[in-house]
Amino acid sequence: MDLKEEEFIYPGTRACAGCGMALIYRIALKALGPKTILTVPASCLTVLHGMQGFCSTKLSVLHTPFATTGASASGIVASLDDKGLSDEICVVAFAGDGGTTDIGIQSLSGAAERGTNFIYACYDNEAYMNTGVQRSGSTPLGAFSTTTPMGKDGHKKNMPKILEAHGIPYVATACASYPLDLYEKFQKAREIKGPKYIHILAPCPPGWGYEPKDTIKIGRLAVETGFWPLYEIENGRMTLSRPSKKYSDEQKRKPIKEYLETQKRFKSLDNNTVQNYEQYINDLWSEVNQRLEREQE
Ligand SMILES: Cc1ncc(C[n+]2csc(CCOP(=O)(O)OP(=O)(O)O)c2C)c(N)n1
Ligand code: SF4
Ligand SMILES: [Mg+2]
Repeated sequence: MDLKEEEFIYPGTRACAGCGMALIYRIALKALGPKTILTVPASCLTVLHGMQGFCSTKLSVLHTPFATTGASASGIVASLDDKGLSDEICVVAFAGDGGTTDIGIQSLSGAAERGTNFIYACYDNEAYMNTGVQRSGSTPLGAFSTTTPMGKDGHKKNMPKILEAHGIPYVATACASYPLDLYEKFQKAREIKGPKYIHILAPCPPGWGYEPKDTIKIGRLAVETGFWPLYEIENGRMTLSRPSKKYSDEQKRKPIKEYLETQKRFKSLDNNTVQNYEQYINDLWSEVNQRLEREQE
């Protein structure tokens, strides 16, 4: 499959070189097409859009206060309903992990529970990057941030699981390093009625501590080590996405150390933390594998 040629972001945005989020946004907007309205809270994505009076996208964007992304999406959908346009125009909330797993979780939960017909996309660079790398609920175990100078204590919050518990029709995970998979998920979500949630791992060179040229490699390692499984849950049924299929077999997964060693934020990890990661990944996959078996019965 080829991606659409048309671009919805103008060249020369204010994102850093090698930004995973910018790549995700570019691909997602291609899949969503011109009949899309976006709502975006404070984040690196607002910086990508530019200063007041400018916007680097060809689509309409509402910049909404941090805690209100889900509520603003419900409001836009209600207004489109009123005008008889809600079948035609897709409403998409695009937020960072801080704006999703911490600050915006209540309004997202409310919009999901109300059954708002929208897509919520969380690009997860695993910290509050725009304000200088503070830890979020999505920061992984042991990662350095300015508020976790000794490394974060716990694992990242499983946000897709929380959204799944809302009983919404579509939940998916994705990663900047697999653009076709990402594109297909946005295209599919656009056609489904009701709340849809897509959580996308977004490698970030300055925040994670690696060279901009390595963004794709590092995102792939997150998948190849089994740390970030790619899947879809449609009406409660899970399927593994193509890039993740073979990693349900533990023998095929790369050692997690290969992923952790690529990034300065993990430079002070001890062996216990690496073992903790190995256990975390094994537990995560045994849950996935058991679920897939159960659902095939
Ligand atoms: C109510 C409120 N609190 C704090 C801020 C400051 N702020 C702006 S962006 C940001 C970080 C957002 O982190 P995340 O959602 O992960 O997006 P990222 O910057 O990583 O892209 C913060 C704390 C704000 N704009 N509004
Ligand atoms: S700090 Fe990270 S997420 Fe933000 S623009 Fe730069 S690379 Fe992208
Ligand atoms: Mg973030």
